[in-house]
Formats: sequence, C-alpha cells, structure tokens
Amino acid sequence: MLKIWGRKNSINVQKVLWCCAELNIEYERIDAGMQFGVNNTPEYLAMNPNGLVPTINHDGFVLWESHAILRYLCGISGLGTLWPGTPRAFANADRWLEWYNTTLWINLRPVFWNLVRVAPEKRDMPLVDESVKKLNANWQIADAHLSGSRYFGGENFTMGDIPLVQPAGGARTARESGSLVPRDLRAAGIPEALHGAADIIACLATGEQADR
Ligand SMILES: N[C@@H](CCC(=O)N[C@@H](CS)C(=O)NCC(=O)O)C(=O)O
Repeated sequence: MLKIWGRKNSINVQKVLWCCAELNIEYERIDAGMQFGVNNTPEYLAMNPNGLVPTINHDGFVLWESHAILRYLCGISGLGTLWPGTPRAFANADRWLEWYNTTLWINLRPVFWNLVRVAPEKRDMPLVDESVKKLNANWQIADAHLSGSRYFGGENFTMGDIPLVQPAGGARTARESGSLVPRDLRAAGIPEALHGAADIIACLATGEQADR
C-alpha cells in the first residue's frame, strides 16, 4: 500500500492526492507538516532530509519532491494516459511540470507568502507588485497555450495539468480580492480538467486553503 505523508491542505500534497485519485491508486495518508509536526522528527528526516511534505513510501521505495512523485505514480499506473505514450507527447506534458517549478512558482511564491503568510504591516508590497507583473506575463503564456489546446499537455488530461490548475484557481481567488490580476485562464474554470478528484475539489471548494 502506498503511504503518503503530508497535510491535505498543502498544495504539493494535493498534487499527489489528485494524481492518486486520477489513477485509482489506493493510499494511506499520514498528516504531517505545520501544526501536525512529524516532518521534523528524526524518523521523517531520515526519509526526507528536507523536512518538507509530501513524502511517499511505496512498498519500501521512498520518494520526495511532488513532481518526481507525480512522474513515479504516472509511470507505474498511468502509462499511456496521464503519462502520454510517446516521447513527444510525454515531453509536452512534462514541460508544464518543469515550467511550474522553474518559472511560475518563482513568481507565485512571493505573492502567496506575503499575502497569505505575512502580517499586513510586514508585507513586502514592492516585491508583490513586481512578482504580480511577472506572474501575469507567465499566465499569458499559459493562456495563449490553452487557447489552442484543450489541456496543458494536449487534447487529453495529463500529469502536466495537475500542478497548474490549482494555482490558476488560487490566482482567480486573489484577483477577486483585488490583489492579483491574472489572465482569464481556461484552466481556472475548467471543471473537466479536474476529472474525478472529488476530494481535492471538495478540499479546494470548502476553503481548506492550500498552504505552502
Ligand atoms: N519542492 C517540494 C516543496 C515541498 C514543500 O515546500 N512543502 C511544504 C508544504 S506545500 C512544506 O513541507 N512546508 C512545511 C510544513 O508544512 O511544515 C515539492 O514539490 O515537494
């Protein structure tokens, strides 16, 4: 049985839970991180020296880094579906996992951190403003891509959609609160992209907010 360590309101844990839901992978989830602790214990640090969530143990195989976990799970249960079956189709999906980590998150993090984690009087608003500009340019790239493609990785739902749909929704929420003006991403509102991940949708919809 797959074991997943991580609180379910973590955006990185949610990627993994959603992937499991898509692939019908059964798992046991152990709360860890923030108020739950666990991630600072010697036992946990022996599995994941970063002390971050998520971490998985699949029949003795331990892995951390949410996108590596996505690739692993899709590799064992999603070949030909979430992990597309040709090198080019795979690369088209995989590109968005890379883009999230190397491009989008770099700009999203300061916005999230300051607006959600830091008290108003301590916020670095010049950094937020600068990051929002960069983020909007990022979202325009995603937007333009989605104008010619049903999903990020092509005409079918792939692993490449999983990290991007959620922050697109988060960006939309931030826009409604007046602090961020992202593009009108198809991904932000496409329930079809959410597939069968009912528990993740519920988690997002009921305001169990994604935290880092
Ligand atoms: N690059 C890592 C980042 C993991 C990460 O930053 N996890 C956050 C939660 S989303 C964390 O563990 N924060 C500390 C905590 O929850 O106590 C990944 O994608 O798995």
